[in-house]
Amino acid sequence: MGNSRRNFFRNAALFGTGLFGLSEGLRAQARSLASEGATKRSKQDSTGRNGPPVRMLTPDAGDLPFAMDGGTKVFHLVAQPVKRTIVPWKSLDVWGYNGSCPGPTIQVTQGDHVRIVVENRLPESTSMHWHGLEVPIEQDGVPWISQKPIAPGEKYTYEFTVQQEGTFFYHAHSAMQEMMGLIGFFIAHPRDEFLPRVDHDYGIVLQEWAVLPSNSVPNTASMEFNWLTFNGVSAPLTTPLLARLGSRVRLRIVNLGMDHHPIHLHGHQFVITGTEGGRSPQPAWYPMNTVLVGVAQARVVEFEAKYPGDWMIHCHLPHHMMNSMMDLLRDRQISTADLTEESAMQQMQSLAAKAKFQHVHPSPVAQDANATPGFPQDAFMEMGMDELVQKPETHGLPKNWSAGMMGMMTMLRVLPAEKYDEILRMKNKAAVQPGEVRHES
Ligand SMILES: [Cu+2]
Repeated sequence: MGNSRRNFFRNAALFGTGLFGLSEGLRAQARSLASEGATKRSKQDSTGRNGPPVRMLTPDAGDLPFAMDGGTKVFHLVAQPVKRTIVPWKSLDVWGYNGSCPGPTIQVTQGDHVRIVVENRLPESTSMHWHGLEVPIEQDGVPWISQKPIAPGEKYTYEFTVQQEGTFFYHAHSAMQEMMGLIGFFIAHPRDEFLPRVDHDYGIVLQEWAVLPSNSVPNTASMEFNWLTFNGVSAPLTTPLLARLGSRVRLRIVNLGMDHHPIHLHGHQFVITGTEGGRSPQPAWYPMNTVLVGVAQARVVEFEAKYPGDWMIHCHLPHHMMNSMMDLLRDRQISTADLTEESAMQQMQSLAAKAKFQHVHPSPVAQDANATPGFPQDAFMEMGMDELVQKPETHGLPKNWSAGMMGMMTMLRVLPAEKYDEILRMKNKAAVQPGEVRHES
């Protein structure tokens, strides 16, 4: 593939996908970064050397902007309560950073000197740990060991040089606060791009929540979880990842919960090119399509998007492939034996009415379904809400696509050039998209 075509991919990703979901201030900053990056790339590419890498996109979360103070990149993180809509009919009271849960992504380049001011607007003390980063002990963020806790209303300044490249994350160093959502990506790009170069780079934070019916506050002491999210949203609210047919894709996944998640990609094979410790040597790569992302780990996979289509990316734990139907299951557990299609439909419709969408029920059941012990299983669980969750990234999906999307799940859309470009144009056109996830704080 020629350099100019590769540049086009990178620029399209920077100018298009990267700007989606950000406030105007962030958009402006991202634009200036993108043009700066594009200039550097074209200079270096013309000499035949590697250019700087494409930036990672964090769908449904976005990036943390920074300001320069001399040679130092200065970031400002605010720990605070956040209201997060995880599916159209369910919002959670979680904790996050800068109005987002997970927090916005920090992206730097190996060798950068960074200053990160952490402001605590939580009702209790906190601190920040830089997970996987080799920093001086006084920057390690463990309360009472390497620093005094950051009291409510106070600020604490962390400052260090990023010596490594890789996929890291920041999180409060307090177990229950982690489970309330206090985590975000910390990406350290290498100065020169790794080979083979990638055209798309995406990041997903895995989180899980235990929330009782009619409640909005996660039970952080629970050992069982009923809501599973990619970047703070459950399918079908997850924004599909776009890849141009024939491009190379990097996907980075981090996990900070109580379970290990086997993340499966349909229709393609990938290789693990990195872990939470950085890049793996190429001889260690081998083909697979399911990667187990353990607690506190990062896994980086890469693949060629060679087959057109809308391919699932999801955790393969069966209970993580569905949204909580606790309200329904409660009734079902009481009345499984005599549950009729009519009463099940009624339950689904009452849930659907709360979110103001028309419940569709596209998968037929047998007329005598109730005569089979064990019925129903997945019948009645499908909730089509295409229009409610539509955004440019869902353009052109088959009718009722959303009925097949639940839980810890998103989609990799491998699109021929003209379709990919069409969606990019749609994304660039609208400042705020219908159905776009907005973080309220
Ligand atoms: Cu899982």
